[in-house]
Amino acid sequence: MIGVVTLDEFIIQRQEEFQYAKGELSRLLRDIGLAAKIVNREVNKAGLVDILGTTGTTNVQGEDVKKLDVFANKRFIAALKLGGECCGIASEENEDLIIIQDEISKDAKYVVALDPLDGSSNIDVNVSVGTIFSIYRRVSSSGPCTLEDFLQKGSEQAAAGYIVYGSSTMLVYTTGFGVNGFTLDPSIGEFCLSHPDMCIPKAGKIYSINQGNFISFTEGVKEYVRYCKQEDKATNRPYSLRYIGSLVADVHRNLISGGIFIYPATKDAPRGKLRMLYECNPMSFIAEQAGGRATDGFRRILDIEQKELHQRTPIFIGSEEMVLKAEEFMKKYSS
Ligand code: P6P
Repeated sequence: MIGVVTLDEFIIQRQEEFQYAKGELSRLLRDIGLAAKIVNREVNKAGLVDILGTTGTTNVQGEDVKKLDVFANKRFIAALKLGGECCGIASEENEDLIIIQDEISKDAKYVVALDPLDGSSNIDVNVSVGTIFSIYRRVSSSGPCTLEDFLQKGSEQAAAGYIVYGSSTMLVYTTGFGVNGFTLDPSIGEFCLSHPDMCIPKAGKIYSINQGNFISFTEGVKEYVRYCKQEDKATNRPYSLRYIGSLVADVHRNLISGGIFIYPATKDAPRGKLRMLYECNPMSFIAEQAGGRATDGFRRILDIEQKELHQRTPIFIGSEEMVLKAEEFMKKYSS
Protein backbone atom coordinates (compact mmCIF):
# COMPACT_ATOMS: atom_id res chain seq x y z
CA MET A 1 0.00 0.00 0.00
CA ILE A 2 1.88 3.10 -1.26
CA GLY A 3 2.27 5.79 1.39
CA VAL A 4 0.66 3.77 4.18
CA VAL A 5 2.70 3.57 7.39
CA THR A 6 1.60 0.75 9.67
CA LEU A 7 1.87 0.97 13.45
CA ASP A 8 4.65 -1.60 13.49
CA GLU A 9 6.65 0.30 10.84
CA PHE A 10 6.11 3.60 12.65
CA ILE A 11 7.23 2.19 16.00
CA ILE A 12 10.43 0.86 14.47
CA GLN A 13 11.06 4.12 12.57
CA ARG A 14 10.69 6.14 15.79
CA GLN A 15 12.65 3.70 17.95
CA GLU A 16 15.80 5.80 17.82
CA GLU A 17 14.01 8.46 19.95
CA PHE A 18 14.48 6.28 23.04
CA GLN A 19 17.68 6.39 25.04
CA TYR A 20 19.43 3.01 25.08
CA ALA A 21 16.68 1.71 22.76
CA LYS A 22 17.10 -2.00 22.33
CA GLY A 23 13.63 -2.53 20.97
CA GLU A 24 11.90 -3.65 24.18
CA LEU A 25 9.44 -0.74 24.26
CA SER A 26 8.85 -1.13 20.54
CA ARG A 27 8.00 -4.79 20.96
CA LEU A 28 5.77 -4.00 23.96
CA LEU A 29 3.80 -1.44 21.94
CA ARG A 30 3.41 -3.95 19.13
CA ASP A 31 2.14 -6.57 21.61
CA ILE A 32 -0.54 -4.07 22.69
CA GLY A 33 -1.44 -3.39 19.06
CA LEU A 34 -1.96 -7.11 18.47
CA ALA A 35 -4.24 -7.49 21.51
CA ALA A 36 -6.20 -4.44 20.34
CA LYS A 37 -6.94 -6.12 16.99
CA ILE A 38 -8.18 -9.24 18.75
CA VAL A 39 -10.42 -7.28 21.13
CA ASN A 40 -11.67 -5.15 18.25
CA ARG A 41 -12.83 -8.28 16.43
CA GLU A 42 -15.03 -9.26 19.40
CA VAL A 43 -16.27 -5.73 20.14
CA ASN A 44 -17.35 -5.40 16.51
CA LYS A 45 -19.45 -8.55 16.60
CA ALA A 46 -20.74 -8.24 20.18
CA GLY A 47 -24.45 -8.96 19.89
CA LEU A 48 -23.89 -11.79 17.47
CA VAL A 49 -22.07 -13.92 20.02
CA ASP A 50 -22.68 -14.57 23.67
CA ILE A 51 -20.39 -11.79 24.80
CA LEU A 52 -22.89 -9.08 25.72
CA GLY A 53 -24.32 -8.56 29.14
CA THR A 54 -22.82 -9.05 32.54
CA THR A 55 -20.97 -11.93 34.09
CA GLY A 56 -23.04 -11.59 37.24
CA THR A 57 -19.92 -10.57 39.17
CA THR A 58 -18.56 -7.20 40.33
CA ASN A 59 -14.98 -5.93 40.10
CA VAL A 60 -12.77 -4.33 42.71
CA GLN A 61 -14.59 -1.07 42.00
CA GLY A 62 -17.93 -2.69 42.84
CA GLU A 63 -19.04 -2.31 39.22
CA ASP A 64 -20.86 -4.98 37.17
CA VAL A 65 -18.30 -6.93 35.14
CA LYS A 66 -19.35 -7.25 31.52
CA LYS A 67 -18.43 -10.37 29.53
CA LEU A 68 -16.46 -8.21 27.12
CA ASP A 69 -14.53 -6.72 30.08
CA VAL A 70 -13.36 -10.20 31.00
CA PHE A 71 -12.54 -11.10 27.39
CA ALA A 72 -10.55 -7.89 26.84
CA ASN A 73 -8.70 -8.27 30.14
CA LYS A 74 -7.70 -11.84 29.31
CA ARG A 75 -6.58 -10.93 25.78
CA PHE A 76 -4.35 -8.03 26.82
CA ILE A 77 -2.83 -9.99 29.71
CA ALA A 78 -2.15 -12.96 27.42
CA ALA A 79 -0.53 -10.76 24.75
CA LEU A 80 1.68 -8.99 27.32
CA LYS A 81 2.72 -12.29 28.91
CA LEU A 82 3.51 -13.83 25.52
CA GLY A 83 5.47 -10.78 24.36
CA GLY A 84 8.02 -11.11 27.17
CA GLU A 85 8.68 -7.35 27.50
CA CYS A 86 6.51 -6.79 30.60
CA CYS A 87 7.17 -8.12 34.12
CA GLY A 88 3.91 -7.00 35.70
CA ILE A 89 0.41 -5.71 35.01
CA ALA A 90 -2.04 -3.64 37.05
CA SER A 91 -5.54 -3.95 35.61
CA GLU A 92 -8.81 -2.28 36.55
CA GLU A 93 -10.30 -5.77 36.50
CA ASN A 94 -7.83 -7.20 39.02
CA GLU A 95 -7.61 -6.12 42.67
CA ASP A 96 -3.96 -7.16 42.93
CA LEU A 97 -0.94 -6.95 40.65
CA ILE A 98 -0.39 -9.62 38.02
CA ILE A 99 3.26 -10.56 38.49
CA ILE A 100 4.83 -12.17 35.40
CA GLN A 101 7.69 -14.39 36.45
CA ASP A 102 8.21 -16.79 33.56
CA GLU A 103 11.65 -17.23 32.01
CA ILE A 104 11.21 -14.74 29.15
CA SER A 105 9.60 -11.97 31.23
CA LYS A 106 11.19 -12.07 34.68
CA ASP A 107 13.94 -9.60 33.69
CA ALA A 108 11.70 -7.42 31.52
CA LYS A 109 12.21 -3.67 32.01
CA TYR A 110 8.58 -2.50 31.82
CA VAL A 111 5.30 -2.74 33.72
CA VAL A 112 1.88 -1.97 32.23
CA ALA A 113 -1.23 -0.45 33.83
CA LEU A 114 -4.43 -1.23 31.95
CA ASP A 115 -8.10 -0.39 31.74
CA PRO A 116 -8.91 -3.22 29.34
CA LEU A 117 -12.37 -2.02 28.40
CA ASP A 118 -13.31 1.44 29.59
CA GLY A 119 -16.94 2.51 29.33
CA SER A 120 -18.12 -1.08 29.21
CA SER A 121 -21.60 -0.08 30.41
CA ASN A 122 -22.02 1.25 26.85
CA ILE A 123 -21.27 -2.08 25.15
CA ASP A 124 -24.83 -3.41 25.19
CA VAL A 125 -26.14 -0.20 23.60
CA ASN A 126 -23.50 -0.07 20.85
CA VAL A 127 -21.76 3.10 22.02
CA SER A 128 -17.99 3.55 21.64
CA VAL A 129 -15.79 1.94 24.29
CA GLY A 130 -12.03 1.94 24.74
CA THR A 131 -8.87 0.43 26.18
CA ILE A 132 -6.37 2.61 28.05
CA PHE A 133 -2.73 1.65 28.76
CA SER A 134 0.18 3.19 30.62
CA ILE A 135 3.77 1.92 30.53
CA TYR A 136 6.46 2.53 33.18
CA ARG A 137 10.07 1.42 33.41
CA ARG A 138 10.32 -0.75 36.52
CA VAL A 139 12.11 0.88 39.47
CA SER A 140 12.77 -2.40 41.32
CA SER A 141 16.16 -3.83 40.38
CA SER A 142 15.31 -7.44 39.54
CA GLY A 143 13.11 -10.39 40.45
CA PRO A 144 9.31 -10.09 40.73
CA CYS A 145 7.93 -6.62 40.04
CA THR A 146 6.73 -4.73 43.12
CA LEU A 147 3.94 -2.27 43.98
CA GLU A 148 6.54 0.53 43.85
CA ASP A 149 6.99 -0.15 40.13
CA PHE A 150 3.40 1.08 39.70
CA LEU A 151 3.26 3.79 42.39
CA GLN A 152 5.21 6.21 40.21
CA LYS A 153 4.04 9.69 39.27
CA GLY A 154 2.36 10.01 35.88
CA SER A 155 5.28 12.18 34.79
CA GLU A 156 7.46 9.03 34.89
CA GLN A 157 5.47 7.19 32.20
CA ALA A 158 7.55 5.77 29.34
CA ALA A 159 4.50 5.57 27.09
CA ALA A 160 0.70 5.83 27.22
CA GLY A 161 -2.14 5.31 24.82
CA TYR A 162 -5.68 4.24 24.15
CA ILE A 163 -7.71 2.30 21.63
CA VAL A 164 -11.19 3.65 20.81
CA TYR A 165 -13.56 1.05 19.35
CA GLY A 166 -15.93 3.40 17.57
CA SER A 167 -17.22 4.03 14.04
CA SER A 168 -13.64 3.13 13.22
CA THR A 169 -11.08 1.65 15.58
CA MET A 170 -8.13 3.88 16.40
CA LEU A 171 -4.99 3.45 18.46
CA VAL A 172 -3.50 6.70 19.79
CA TYR A 173 -0.24 6.77 21.76
CA THR A 174 2.70 8.84 22.93
CA THR A 175 6.20 8.03 24.15
CA GLY A 176 6.83 11.66 25.11
CA PHE A 177 7.62 12.81 21.56
CA GLY A 178 4.15 13.94 20.46
CA VAL A 179 0.93 12.03 19.86
CA ASN A 180 0.13 9.90 16.80
CA GLY A 181 -3.12 8.19 15.81
CA PHE A 182 -3.54 5.00 13.79
CA THR A 183 -6.77 3.74 12.23
CA LEU A 184 -7.37 0.02 11.87
CA ASP A 185 -7.78 -0.99 8.22
CA PRO A 186 -9.76 -4.25 8.49
CA SER A 187 -8.95 -5.14 4.87
CA ILE A 188 -5.28 -5.61 5.77
CA GLY A 189 -5.62 -6.09 9.56
CA GLU A 190 -3.17 -3.27 10.29
CA PHE A 191 -3.31 -0.02 12.26
CA CYS A 192 -2.27 2.64 9.71
CA LEU A 193 -0.98 6.14 10.52
CA SER A 194 -4.00 8.40 9.96
CA HIS A 195 -3.50 11.24 12.48
CA PRO A 196 0.21 12.19 12.60
CA ASP A 197 1.34 14.63 15.29
CA MET A 198 -2.08 15.20 16.91
CA CYS A 199 -2.49 18.65 18.50
CA ILE A 200 -5.53 19.60 20.58
CA PRO A 201 -6.97 23.07 19.74
CA LYS A 202 -6.08 25.61 22.46
CA ALA A 203 -9.79 26.36 22.87
CA GLY A 204 -13.01 24.64 21.88
CA LYS A 205 -16.79 24.85 22.17
CA ILE A 206 -17.51 21.52 23.81
CA TYR A 207 -17.74 20.72 27.49
CA SER A 208 -18.21 17.16 28.74
CA ILE A 209 -19.54 16.54 32.25
CA ASN A 210 -22.30 14.42 33.78
CA GLN A 211 -24.65 17.25 34.74
CA GLY A 212 -26.84 14.67 36.48
CA ASN A 213 -24.43 15.12 39.39
CA PHE A 214 -24.81 18.94 39.37
CA ILE A 215 -26.37 19.13 42.84
CA SER A 216 -23.32 17.53 44.45
CA PHE A 217 -20.69 19.51 42.50
CA THR A 218 -18.55 21.98 44.46
CA GLU A 219 -19.37 25.66 43.91
CA GLY A 220 -16.37 26.10 41.59
CA VAL A 221 -17.59 23.35 39.24
CA LYS A 222 -21.17 24.69 39.36
CA GLU A 223 -19.95 28.20 38.47
CA TYR A 224 -17.84 26.85 35.58
CA VAL A 225 -20.83 24.87 34.23
CA ARG A 226 -22.95 28.04 34.46
CA TYR A 227 -20.14 29.89 32.58
CA CYS A 228 -20.26 27.26 29.81
CA LYS A 229 -24.01 27.79 29.43
CA GLN A 230 -23.96 31.61 29.37
CA GLU A 231 -24.47 33.44 26.04
CA ASP A 232 -21.37 35.36 24.94
CA LYS A 233 -20.64 35.40 21.22
CA ALA A 234 -17.11 36.79 21.76
CA THR A 235 -16.11 33.61 23.55
CA ASN A 236 -18.25 31.21 21.48
CA ARG A 237 -20.63 30.58 24.35
CA PRO A 238 -22.90 28.83 25.15
CA TYR A 239 -20.71 25.78 24.56
CA SER A 240 -22.24 22.47 23.48
CA LEU A 241 -22.58 19.71 26.04
CA ARG A 242 -21.38 16.38 24.72
CA TYR A 243 -21.15 13.47 27.18
CA ILE A 244 -20.82 9.90 25.93
CA GLY A 245 -20.10 8.33 29.32
CA SER A 246 -17.01 6.67 27.89
CA LEU A 247 -13.80 8.45 28.93
CA VAL A 248 -11.83 7.38 25.87
CA ALA A 249 -14.56 8.50 23.44
CA ASP A 250 -15.13 11.85 25.20
CA VAL A 251 -11.42 12.67 25.46
CA HIS A 252 -10.69 11.48 21.90
CA ARG A 253 -13.40 13.75 20.48
CA ASN A 254 -12.07 16.72 22.44
CA LEU A 255 -8.48 15.88 21.38
CA ILE A 256 -9.53 16.28 17.75
CA SER A 257 -12.20 19.02 17.97
CA GLY A 258 -11.15 20.89 21.11
CA GLY A 259 -13.07 20.85 24.37
CA ILE A 260 -12.89 20.03 28.06
CA PHE A 261 -13.83 16.83 29.90
CA ILE A 262 -14.48 17.05 33.63
CA TYR A 263 -15.12 14.30 36.13
CA PRO A 264 -15.08 16.25 39.40
CA ALA A 265 -15.59 15.15 42.97
CA THR A 266 -19.25 14.22 43.59
CA LYS A 267 -21.26 13.03 46.60
CA ASP A 268 -20.87 9.41 45.45
CA ALA A 269 -17.24 9.91 44.42
CA PRO A 270 -15.73 12.46 46.86
CA ARG A 271 -12.22 11.84 45.45
CA GLY A 272 -13.49 11.65 41.89
CA LYS A 273 -14.53 8.47 40.07
CA LEU A 274 -11.72 7.96 37.58
CA ARG A 275 -8.56 6.06 38.52
CA MET A 276 -5.16 7.71 38.23
CA LEU A 277 -3.02 4.75 37.27
CA TYR A 278 -4.83 3.44 34.19
CA GLU A 279 -7.23 6.25 33.27
CA CYS A 280 -6.15 9.76 34.33
CA ASN A 281 -2.35 9.47 34.08
CA PRO A 282 -2.25 7.99 30.56
CA MET A 283 -4.95 10.30 29.22
CA SER A 284 -3.19 13.28 30.84
CA PHE A 285 0.19 12.31 29.32
CA ILE A 286 -1.48 12.20 25.90
CA ALA A 287 -3.36 15.49 26.45
CA GLU A 288 -0.18 17.32 27.48
CA GLN A 289 1.85 15.83 24.62
CA ALA A 290 -0.86 17.09 22.25
CA GLY A 291 -0.54 20.63 23.71
CA GLY A 292 -3.47 20.36 26.11
CA ARG A 293 -3.70 20.45 29.91
CA ALA A 294 -4.83 18.03 32.63
CA THR A 295 -5.27 18.84 36.32
CA ASP A 296 -7.46 17.91 39.27
CA GLY A 297 -8.76 21.47 39.20
CA PHE A 298 -5.69 22.67 41.11
CA ARG A 299 -2.67 20.38 40.50
CA ARG A 300 -1.17 18.85 37.36
CA ILE A 301 -2.39 15.24 37.25
CA LEU A 302 1.08 13.96 36.26
CA ASP A 303 2.59 15.47 39.43
CA ILE A 304 0.17 13.84 41.88
CA GLU A 305 1.74 11.18 44.12
CA GLN A 306 0.37 7.70 43.41
CA LYS A 307 -0.15 6.19 46.87
CA GLU A 308 -2.42 3.22 46.11
CA LEU A 309 -3.08 1.06 43.07
CA HIS A 310 -6.71 2.04 42.38
CA GLN A 311 -6.39 5.63 43.63
CA ARG A 312 -8.99 8.03 42.22
CA THR A 313 -8.76 11.72 41.36
CA PRO A 314 -10.99 14.45 39.98
CA ILE A 315 -9.89 15.35 36.43
CA PHE A 316 -10.18 18.43 34.20
CA ILE A 317 -8.61 17.55 30.83
CA GLY A 318 -8.56 19.01 27.32
CA SER A 319 -7.95 22.33 25.56
CA GLU A 320 -5.43 24.36 27.56
CA GLU A 321 -7.42 27.62 27.67
CA MET A 322 -10.61 25.83 28.77
CA VAL A 323 -8.90 23.90 31.57
CA LEU A 324 -7.19 27.10 32.76
CA LYS A 325 -10.58 28.90 32.80
CA ALA A 326 -12.15 26.07 34.82
CA GLU A 327 -9.20 26.26 37.25
CA GLU A 328 -9.91 29.99 37.73
CA PHE A 329 -13.41 29.10 38.98
CA MET A 330 -12.08 26.29 41.15
CA LYS A 331 -9.59 28.67 42.75
CA LYS A 332 -12.08 31.53 43.15
CA TYR A 333 -14.73 29.37 44.80
CA SER A 334 -12.52 26.95 46.72
CA SER A 335 -13.48 27.13 50.39
P1 P6P B 1 -20.73 8.36 34.95
C1 P6P B 1 -17.12 4.47 32.44
O1 P6P B 1 -17.77 3.69 33.43
C2 P6P B 1 -16.23 5.48 33.15
O2 P6P B 1 -15.28 4.82 33.92
C3 P6P B 1 -15.59 6.41 32.14
O3 P6P B 1 -15.31 5.79 30.92
C4 P6P B 1 -16.63 7.51 31.98
O4 P6P B 1 -16.04 8.75 31.63
C5 P6P B 1 -17.25 7.57 33.38
O5 P6P B 1 -17.05 6.30 33.98
C6 P6P B 1 -18.74 7.84 33.29
O6 P6P B 1 -19.21 7.90 34.64
O7 P6P B 1 -20.78 8.42 36.45
O8 P6P B 1 -20.92 9.73 34.31
O9 P6P B 1 -21.62 7.31 34.33
